[in-house]
Amino acid sequence: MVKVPERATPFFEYAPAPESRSIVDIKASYGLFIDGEFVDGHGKSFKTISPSSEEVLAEVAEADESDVDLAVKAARRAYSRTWGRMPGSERAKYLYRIARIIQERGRELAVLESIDNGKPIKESRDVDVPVVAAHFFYYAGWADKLSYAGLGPDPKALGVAGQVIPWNFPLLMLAWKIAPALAAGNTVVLKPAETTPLTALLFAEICQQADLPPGVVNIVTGAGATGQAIVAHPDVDKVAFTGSTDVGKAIARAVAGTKKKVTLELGGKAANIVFDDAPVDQAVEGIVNGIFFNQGHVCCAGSRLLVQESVADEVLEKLKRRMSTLRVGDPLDKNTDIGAINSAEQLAKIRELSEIGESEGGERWSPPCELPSNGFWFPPTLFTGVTQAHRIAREEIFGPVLSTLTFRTPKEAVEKANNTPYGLSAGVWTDKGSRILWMANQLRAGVVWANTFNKFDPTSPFGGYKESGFGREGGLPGLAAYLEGDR
Ligand code: TAP
Repeated sequence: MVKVPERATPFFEYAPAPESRSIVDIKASYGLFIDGEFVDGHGKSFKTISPSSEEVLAEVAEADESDVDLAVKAARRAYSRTWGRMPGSERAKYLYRIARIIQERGRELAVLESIDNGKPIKESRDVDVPVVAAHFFYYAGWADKLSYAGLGPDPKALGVAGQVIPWNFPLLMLAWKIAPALAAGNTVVLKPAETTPLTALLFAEICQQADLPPGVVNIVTGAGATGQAIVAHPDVDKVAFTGSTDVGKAIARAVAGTKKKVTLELGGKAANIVFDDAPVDQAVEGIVNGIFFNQGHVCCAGSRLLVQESVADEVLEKLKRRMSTLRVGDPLDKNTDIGAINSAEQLAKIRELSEIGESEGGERWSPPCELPSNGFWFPPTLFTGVTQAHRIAREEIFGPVLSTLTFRTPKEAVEKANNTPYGLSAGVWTDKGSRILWMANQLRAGVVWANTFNKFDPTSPFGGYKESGFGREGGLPGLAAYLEGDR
C-alpha cells in the first residue's frame, strides 16, 4: 500500500536563487526590431509582467499596421538585396554564429525566459535553451545543402515569412520558426506573444551581435491585431503560425485564395496510454513529465491519462505519491518543478475547466501544497472518474490538470485516444515492441512517443493531424516548408 503524505513540502522551505535575476538586464522600455535597429513604434505600448510576482518588467511597443508594413518592407529589401542572394554556405555561417551566441548567453536567456514566462529555471536552462541552440545548429547544416531537400536541384526560398508564435515556449517556438526559414534563404517578420516578448527582443540583440544583415530578422511585438496585420500583409509569402485552433482557423480563412503558403501548429489533447505490462514506476515518471512539464502549457501535453483497468489502482496510487513531491513555486529556484501559470487569463481558464470537471462528476485531487500569495499559481491536479463526454476529457486545458480514463483492451484504448478533434501527439507505455508498432499505426497523432514523453529534437518532424493543424516543423519537412516546390 503506497502512503500519500498528508502535507507536501511547503513553498517557504525552498531555496530561492535571487542572484540569478541580476544576470539579466531588463530595460524599462523596448521598441520594435526593424531593419536591424530598435525603433519606436507608431502605436501604443503594453506592459509585460512577471507571472510569478505580478511585477511590471517592461513597457513594450505595440506594432500597428504601419510598423508591420515597415518590417515587411525591410524583410523584402533584405531578401532581394542580401539574404536571398547569399550562397547557402555564407548563410550557414550566420546561423552557426547565432547558435554559438545562444549557447554563450544561455544562462541569461534561460533566466529571462523564466522571469517573463514563469517556467522553472531547470526547464528553461536544461530544455528550452539547449534545444533552441540545437535548432540553429541543425538548420545551419542544411543551408548549403538545399539541393538534397528532395525538391529539385536548386529549390528557391519563398521570400518573406510572417511568423506568429505563442507564449508557452517563447524562445523555442521562435527557433522552430526562424532557423529553418533563414536556412532556406527567407527573411522573417516575427511576432512573439503579448505576455512573453522579452526573449524574442533579446534574440534581436543576438542578431545584431552576430552581424546578421539588417532586415533578415524583424521582431514586431504586439497583440492579436499585430498578428492579424502580418497575416494580412500582401507582401508576405508564407505564414507560419503556432497557437490556438480558433486563431489558426481564422488565419486559414484569411490566407485562403491568396498567394501565401501556410503552416499551422495548433492545439492538442494527447492520450498518454499505460498498458498493464508497462514498467509502472517509469510510466508514472512519464505521466508526470507528460502533464506537469511547463505547467502543462504544452500543445502536446499528455493531458488524458488512459490506463488499463487492471493496473489503474496501482498507477494512480503511485502517481499521487509522486505528485505529492512536486514543488510549486519560484521559477528561479532550481528545485522548482512547477512554476507560475503564464497569465491571469490562463489561470481563470484552468480554474473554470477544473470546476466544470467537478460539476460534471469527475473526482478532483491535488496534493496539499502552499501556493505563493502573489502571482498566478495552480496546484498539480488529477481527475479520476472522467468519461469521454466530460469537457475536461475533450477540451484543451493547457494547465497542470490531468484527466484519467480507463480501458480494458488495446482496441478500446485506440478508440478513446482517437476520440478527439485533435491529433498532435500520444504516448504508449508497454513492454511489447509489437504493441508499440501496432498502436503507432492506429493512433491519429502526428507524434507517438513510446515509453517516454515530451522529447524534442530538431531532426524530428513535429505537427498534427485533424484540428491540430497541418504542415510539419523540425527535420527536413520543416525546411521544405520554407522552399518552393513543397506541397
Ligand atoms: P493564441 O491565442 O492563438 O495566440 C498565438 C499567437 O497568435 C499570439 O502571438 C497571439 O497574440 C496571436 N494572435 C491572436 N489572435 C490573432 C489573430 N487573430 N491573428 C493573428 N495572430 C493572432 O494561442 P496562445 O494562447 O498564445 O497559445 C496557446 C495555444 O497554442 C494552445 O492551443 C496550444 O496548444 C497551441 N500551441 C501549439 C503548438 C504546436 S507546435 N502545435 C505549440 C505551442 C502552442 P497575443 O499573444 O497578443 O494573443
